[in-house]
Amino acid sequence: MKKITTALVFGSLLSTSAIADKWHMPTPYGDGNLPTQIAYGFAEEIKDKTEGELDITVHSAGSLVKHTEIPRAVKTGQVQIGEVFLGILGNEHPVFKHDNIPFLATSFEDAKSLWEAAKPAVEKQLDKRGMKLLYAVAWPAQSLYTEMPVAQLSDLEGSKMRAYSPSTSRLADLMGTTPTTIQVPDIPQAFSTGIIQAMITSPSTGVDSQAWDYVNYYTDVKAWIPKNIIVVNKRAFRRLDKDTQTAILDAAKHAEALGWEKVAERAASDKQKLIDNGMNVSDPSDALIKELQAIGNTMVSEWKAEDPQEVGAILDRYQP
Ligand code: PCA
Repeated sequence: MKKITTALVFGSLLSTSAIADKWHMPTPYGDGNLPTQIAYGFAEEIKDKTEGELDITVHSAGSLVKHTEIPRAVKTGQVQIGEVFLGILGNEHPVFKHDNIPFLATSFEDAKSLWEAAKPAVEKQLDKRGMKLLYAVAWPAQSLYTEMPVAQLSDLEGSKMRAYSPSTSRLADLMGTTPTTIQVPDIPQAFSTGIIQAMITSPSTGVDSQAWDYVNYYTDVKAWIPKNIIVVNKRAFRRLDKDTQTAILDAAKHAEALGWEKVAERAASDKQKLIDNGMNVSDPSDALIKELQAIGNTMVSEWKAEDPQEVGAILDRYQP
């Protein structure tokens, strides 16, 4: 009798643990960033809705998997789900490059339209790589941080500029600077040791890495609005029951809506923090904007030439 009870208890424990799933979600950026905060909310909503049957642990700031390794980790099923800066996939397929093209979309409204135009192609390419797109979170517009004031591109001549994607490497080239790939955690040291003298990123990443400690000038060129995407391994998703899948898709919808709702506010408050911490914040000169726009046009042409059909379709669908 005793034996049977033990077997029953053990059996039921086993079946409970077989139902509850524990997933790991690596993300690239730290807890102060909007996308990471949204990731925590996304995981919590899923845990609530599934009554704990799917419990996703968010591992922020590259603590579980390094940023550059996250796409492969999700693709191979090493982790079930993860967050990636879309631009770093630029070398995988040109459709991912829609995210880092200067002056293609500079308002949140246009960035949203561009995303709608690019999404089907992005989903198709992710699907081919064993991944399903869940949601995206936009960053504030990307602006220029420098040690010196920049009124025109020649002021940057000879400097080394941070790149965070294939497109931003190309941009640095076209700006007459030398691109150097650097991840967010290494930004302060890269400036203080003279590895770079300039970068283009959001006010949020400027605040996150305390840009005022090593650069004085922020020129608000607002050149593009990139995004992070959250992707799930297709097999891991398929293995879940319908209700759990629905809980994930609903939470993803809420997360994406919340991102678009919060990002404008975050852009303004983070820019204010740059000012409060003593940075010299200014609008770009007309000359600088003209030069950068010309580079943007070059980059659109180059991008289109990489895959006239797929990229052309995105550009046709995009109506700013
Ligand atoms: N911050 C991230 C990506 C875009 C942004 O605003 C970075 O600088 O790497």
